[in-house]
Amino acid sequence: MYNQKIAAIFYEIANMLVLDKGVDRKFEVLAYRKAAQTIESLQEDIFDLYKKYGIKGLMELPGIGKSTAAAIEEYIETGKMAKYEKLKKLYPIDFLSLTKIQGLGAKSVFRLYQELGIKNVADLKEAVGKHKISQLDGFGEKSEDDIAKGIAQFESSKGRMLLGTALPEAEAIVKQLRDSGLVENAVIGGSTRRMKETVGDIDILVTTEKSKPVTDLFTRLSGVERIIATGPTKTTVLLGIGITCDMRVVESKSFGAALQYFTGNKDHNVRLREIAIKNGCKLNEYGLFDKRGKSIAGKTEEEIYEKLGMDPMPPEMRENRGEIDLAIAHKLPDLVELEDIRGDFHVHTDHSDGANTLEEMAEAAKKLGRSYIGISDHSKNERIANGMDDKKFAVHLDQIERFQEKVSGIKILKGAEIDILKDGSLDLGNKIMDRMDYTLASIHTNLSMSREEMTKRIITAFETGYVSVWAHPTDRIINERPSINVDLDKVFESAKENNIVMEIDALPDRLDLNDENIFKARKYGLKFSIDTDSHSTSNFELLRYGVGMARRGWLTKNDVVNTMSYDQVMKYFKK
Ligand code: DGT
Ligand code: CA
Ligand code: CA
Ligand code: ZN
Repeated sequence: MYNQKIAAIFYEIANMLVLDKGVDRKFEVLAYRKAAQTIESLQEDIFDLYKKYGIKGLMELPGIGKSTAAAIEEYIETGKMAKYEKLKKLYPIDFLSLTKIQGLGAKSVFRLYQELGIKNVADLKEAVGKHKISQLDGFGEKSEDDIAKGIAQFESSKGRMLLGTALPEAEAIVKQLRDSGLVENAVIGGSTRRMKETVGDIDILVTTEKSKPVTDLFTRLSGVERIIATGPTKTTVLLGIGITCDMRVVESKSFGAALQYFTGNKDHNVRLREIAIKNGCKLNEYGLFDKRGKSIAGKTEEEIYEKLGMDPMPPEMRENRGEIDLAIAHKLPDLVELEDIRGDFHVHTDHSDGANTLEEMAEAAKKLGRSYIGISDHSKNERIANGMDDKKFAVHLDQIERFQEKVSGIKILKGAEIDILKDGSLDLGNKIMDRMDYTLASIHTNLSMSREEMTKRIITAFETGYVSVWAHPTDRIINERPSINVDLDKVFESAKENNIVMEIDALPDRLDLNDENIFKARKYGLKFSIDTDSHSTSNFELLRYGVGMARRGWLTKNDVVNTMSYDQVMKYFKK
């Protein structure tokens, strides 16, 4: 799959264009960023789209115009992009890695290159070691410290990939295997199937009579960079996105046993095997066998679980966190599903930092079957995100009201994503908030307060009585930024008292709250909303990652407010 590769190149082009002095590139920079955003969150293979619908099909994607579509075509057809190659000669810098380091944007990366010759993370590390950065104008010791921390975070995250990158890639592989007509089954296993937020490697399972041709096909797929090991039952390749993928060929009669085994996780499997042994049986990736070695189950996962005396459970629960005991007691929760979600409370438009208009966002959500969306643009403290003050919000809300009257097939709620300021006060006045149907509150600045101060700050915000939903609560960015330091027990207690909904932000690099914190919040009897935090029309499709996280936290439909109808939701937020 080319999606991530092309998105990365576009981001880099945008970064390099920013540096292109003398010419006003603002428009072009924006075009490449928007296109990158779309492709990055696109759930289908862009190669397929192009092969099927050509350059016209590409241009129908949100945020993709004539020149970006042509660049995609050029890349698919030739494996290169002339514009990129040309810029790369001017700026031989690894922007992709360097800009991932917290606190470094394209401009500061360029300065480090100009003044210290830093081209990549290794150079940067060396410069930090020699304290060269703190000597630069405008950097200082604090930024050198921050950069050192950023490098450590960057390095520790290496190797595990976001589910949002791995899952579409795995799906594309499975689709190509199935479309070949050579396999009976091709399915995803491992952590990808369990919807874990990051994935170490992708695991694919196939059943086929034609192991050799399938293996040949697999090693030649478009997303494969090189073969690491290959044999009749297991082949490992390195994918262009930067992780490996195992494909295992298994027999039909063991398919269920193999799928169960290779879905894991390991602790869950170990526990199952112990139960099998206690019952005088043996469980492995080939099947469940009785004392004499006769197979009693193996074809399907369900029969394995049932023969072990328990209900089969969804992959997202298989983490050995108590699910096996529940399954034995026939008390598994009925987990929330993607189809249960009827609305979305976290949606940005071009009134703040979204890429699309209110009309476009509503249209896109309607197309995906959502029956309502809440518009939650940024408040003024978010200057880089074009946040609005009370006055601008008044105009903005007027506009939503006019739109509410004329739009059909979808309901629009008036909201905002309001910054929780340093002292815990909210970034908008009560009068303007009174006009809204609901509010999201979140933290975007002053992230490194002490645990005590941060806890107090958030509880103070909750006690204003103006917060409906706590958005992306812990503020982590996976592989880039740790969670804020906060006493979640105290905050959840306050949220319960103040009737505040916990968000599960579905953006693949946020997924916040995560499974563990959902577990904790559930114990306080809190409700949740699974939102996409959409900044462009293509982001609505990312909802499934939020649902995956909710299921990993064992949430049922009843726990999630945006499974309610529009009328119920309006009533819910009123109180
Ligand atoms: P990852 O790749 O680190 O994100 O996580 P997984 O869960 O995909 O782990 P992986 O790819 O190493 O192995 C796939 C599954 O195979 C794993 O979830 C459970 C099973 N498995 C692997 N090693 C063992 C083992 O030593 N014992 C048992 N019982 N199962 C194992
Ligand atoms: Ca794996
Ligand atoms: Ca594996
Ligand atoms: Zn936010």
